[in-house]
Parts: sequence; structure tokens; C-alpha cells
Amino acid sequence: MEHTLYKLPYSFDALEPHIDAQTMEIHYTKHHQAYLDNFKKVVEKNPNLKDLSAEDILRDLKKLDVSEEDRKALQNHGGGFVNHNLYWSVMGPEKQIDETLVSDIEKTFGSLDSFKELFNLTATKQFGSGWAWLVRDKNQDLKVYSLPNQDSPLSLGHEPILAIDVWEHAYYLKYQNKRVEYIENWWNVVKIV
Ligand code: MN3
Repeated sequence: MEHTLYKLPYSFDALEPHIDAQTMEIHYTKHHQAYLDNFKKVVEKNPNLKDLSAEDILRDLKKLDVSEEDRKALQNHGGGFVNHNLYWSVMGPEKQIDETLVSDIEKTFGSLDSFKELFNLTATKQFGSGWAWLVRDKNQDLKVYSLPNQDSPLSLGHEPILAIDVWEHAYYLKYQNKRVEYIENWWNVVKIV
């Protein structure tokens, strides 16, 4: 199975002023690329993984026949690879609203605004590096939570729908320590809701 970076359908400066071009370029070409490269090294070491997608590797993380060191590396770098693919894909310079998702969000959280409030609080409160997630659980119910590092909801049996990266590398050049401001402005470039 070949693993490739999500191909950005917009330029590095397309999300300005909310996400600046320099952050986008470094984030995509350096950070994301490094997760992919390191993930592929572990996959190459373990021939039993060669036919699995990165998503399947994360879903089956606990039961994979690999060393504990490699399992941790797959969690970190495989997670980093897959999480960023979603992050790029939910953003864009133009709205492409997912009406079904919006209607499910309104049913679950009362309104889009109350969902955003919960999501922002969750992203703000994630201590240290990590992500805030909107996922569907096994019953297709929507849930919001944060996970540390590059941990993937796939490893909990959940399907990721929307995610914000709150590692400092995602916002520090423009926002410095102001994570809250980054999170609030990020909604301007979320295209699916
Ligand atoms: Mn990142």
C-alpha cells in the first residue's frame, strides 16, 4: 500500500489571514512530511503491515503483531500522518457545507453555535500538544473530545469528522501563545460546517 500526503487543493496562502502562508508551508512540507516519512520507516520494517492502509493500522493498533516500540511509533507517526490529512481536507478558502453534518450537529448539540462553543473549550483545555475532535462513535452518534499528541480516534473505534491541530507548530508563528485566538479564527477557514 502506498502512503501519500493529502494533496492540498489550495495554495499555502489561500487561508490567509487566518492561517498564514508560512505556517501552512512549514506545517505541510516539514511537519506533515516528517510524520509520513517516519511512519513509512516503521511500515517497511514490518512486512505484515504492507497491505494495510494507515487508517487500518490505527484501527488495529492494539492487536498488531509488532514490537511495543514500533506500536508507539505507529501511534505517533501514523497518527500524525492521518490526522493532518483530515485537517487539510476540512479547511479551504470556500465553504462546502455538509448539510447532513450540520443538521446532525444541531440535533446533538442544540445549535451550531453551542457545538462550536464546546469544541473551542475542548481545544483550549487540551493541555500541551494534541487535537480536538468531532467524531462519530459506533452508533453514529457525534461526540467531541480532545486527545493528546497524535493519538487518533480511529484507535478508539471512532470515525473522525472534524479536527483542529493545537500543537504550537500549527499557530505559533502568527498567534504565538494565543491559542484561543487561533481556534476562534480557524472557523473562518473550516469549509464543511
Ligand atoms: Mn500539526
